[in-house]
Amino acid sequence: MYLPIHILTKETNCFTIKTYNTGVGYMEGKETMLNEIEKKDVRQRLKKVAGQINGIDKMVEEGRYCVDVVQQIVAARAALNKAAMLILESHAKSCVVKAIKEDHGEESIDELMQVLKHFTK
Ligand SMILES: [Cu+2]
Repeated sequence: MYLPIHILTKETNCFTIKTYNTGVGYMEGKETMLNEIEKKDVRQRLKKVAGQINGIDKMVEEGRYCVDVVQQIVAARAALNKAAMLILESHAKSCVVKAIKEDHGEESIDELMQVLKHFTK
């Protein structure tokens, strides 16, 4: 069993998602297959979430009403989930399809299912 981890790294002014395998596997050092449009969309969403989180921090600092703070956390979480879903969709349509063509589809689907299980927890 392996535990893939995804890390955002900054390379040549754009973020790349690298998948590192913590055990034995085939995907070590694999890079994102997000196209430029998808990358731009995801990055815009992540920046928006970062702004939302800064806003929430400010709300806490200012002693804003608990329920209002939590509502903003819910909104930021939903926005973050949306970004993850876009990446997952792109991954399924590109990396997984490629893996199937290259005859290691089963590992790729297992990896996708594993991350989906964590994502939906
Ligand atoms: Cu992928």
